[in-house]
Amino acid sequence: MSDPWWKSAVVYQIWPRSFADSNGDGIGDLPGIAARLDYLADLGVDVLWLSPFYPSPQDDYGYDVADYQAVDPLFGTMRDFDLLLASVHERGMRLIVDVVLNHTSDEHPWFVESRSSRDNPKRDWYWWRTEPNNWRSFFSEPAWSRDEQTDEYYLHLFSSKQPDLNWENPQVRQALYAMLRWWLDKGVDGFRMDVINMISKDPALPDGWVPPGETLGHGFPHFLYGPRIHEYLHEMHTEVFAGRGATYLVVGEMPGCQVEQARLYTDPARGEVDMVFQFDHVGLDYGLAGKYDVAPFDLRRLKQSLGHWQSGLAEVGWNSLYWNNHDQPRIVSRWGDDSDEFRGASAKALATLLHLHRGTPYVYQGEELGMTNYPFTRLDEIADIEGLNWANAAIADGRPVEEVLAGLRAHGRDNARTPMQWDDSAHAGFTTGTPWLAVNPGYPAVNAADQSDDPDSVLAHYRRLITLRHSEPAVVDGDFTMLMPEHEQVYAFTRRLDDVELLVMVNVSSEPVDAAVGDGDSWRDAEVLV
Ligand code: TEU
Ligand code: CA
Repeated sequence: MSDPWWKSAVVYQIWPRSFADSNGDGIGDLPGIAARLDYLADLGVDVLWLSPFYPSPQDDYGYDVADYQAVDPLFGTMRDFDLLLASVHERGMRLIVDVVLNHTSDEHPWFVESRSSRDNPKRDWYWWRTEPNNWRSFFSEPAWSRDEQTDEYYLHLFSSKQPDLNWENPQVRQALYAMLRWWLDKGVDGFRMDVINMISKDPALPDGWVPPGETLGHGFPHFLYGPRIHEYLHEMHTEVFAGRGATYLVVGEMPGCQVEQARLYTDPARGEVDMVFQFDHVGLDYGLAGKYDVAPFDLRRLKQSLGHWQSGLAEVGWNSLYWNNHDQPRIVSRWGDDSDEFRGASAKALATLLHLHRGTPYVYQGEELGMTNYPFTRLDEIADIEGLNWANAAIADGRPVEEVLAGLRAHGRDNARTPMQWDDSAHAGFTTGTPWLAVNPGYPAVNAADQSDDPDSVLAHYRRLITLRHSEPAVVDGDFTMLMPEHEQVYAFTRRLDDVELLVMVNVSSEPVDAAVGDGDSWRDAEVLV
């Protein structure tokens, strides 16, 4: 059987709010994306993934969905979506949409009904209890909020405006499957599924472990790999995708997913999802106190982590490969060197390292230019609910504001969300109005116009890596062997398919390094690909 198309594909993620603004209101939109498709086709990516553009109060910038089957006027109309989809297909690319199936907005009609009375038919579509358990939400607050109207608590693993759906109820599942079929009927090529490993909760909702000195418990064991997760994913696969005679790309976002679990989720024989986003490597520089407690980066631990996932999915299943998305700081600032001297080389080094692993690479808007973190100096520059809630809680706990800002500068989600840098005109060419979030001041030196015709640019390097994946089967299917696991500056590995062997050697430091594989001679006559 031949490989599914997505094994040799590269996916490009668009966070619509910050990609391109067509009407000068300072907010990116669907026509803005449509106007930039030639840039993306030229980059060579196969698939576009659109983060949520659905009607939403924007409490979590669209991951709080109030209507799954419409377009928020902020981003355009359904006609704009249809035109965009057609233009993507015309250029030979595919388009997948982001679906948030774990929770809705509290303004979704389902929740409006559910909260209206204890005996409403949709009451049981969400999790209601007279007594909350001790779980903490991902956004630094209790995971339960009391609702005045009926004097009960509802569960929200994220913000209080993102109530969790109750997947135990078959009506909920059927409503979501019908919605997914509707998008497939429209012609989309698959889905990115938000926190999909959280849809099954232990229905007893037991308290979680409370770390010393804290008041709230961590409920992770009770919802990250719940008792019915495989059953739900397989049911969804059967109800939504089976019998359509086409292959779709389904990538499940799964915080806390272990490789043994991912092997089950992505085993094609089981019919669940095609690949998962795992979080092991992006947690390597989190300290004991969590993501904003920044720990030093150690290349050896990155090798252990990515290497473990390469071998864990070598025989069965499939990897996704990513450095960046709308939740992560910019990689060249995080683990590279974003100084003027080394930014370009560093961005290329990190790209090479990632893209030549086995798996499907994802590029997040601006990563292909080497976009950097934003130099936040004031709390009022922070827009993201996760960062703001954490900052407010930390300050209330007595943490100095300077320390809080340092955490946000290093790991805050807003780093990824500043506007795309198209050229060196005002606001980096993102908008003719006032951008909703400030443009990174580095844009005159880092922008698409500047790089598009420069063969030495980061952009040109991404094009080369994408082309290589399309032309060299060993990049797609070759087996993976890590070399020099203890080296602190060089990341090296081989990929082998039949009689082709590729050696990848990347100096991830800002110093010259003398390093050799074997006796140093075996690769002397090899062809240099990149
Ligand atoms: O993110 C999942 C999630 O767990 C986030 O809290 C993420 O782990 C964190 O930002 C990284 O530190 C998804 C979406 O990608 C995110 O934008 C949403 O806020 C979240 O789900 C809720 O829908
Ligand atoms: Ca706009």
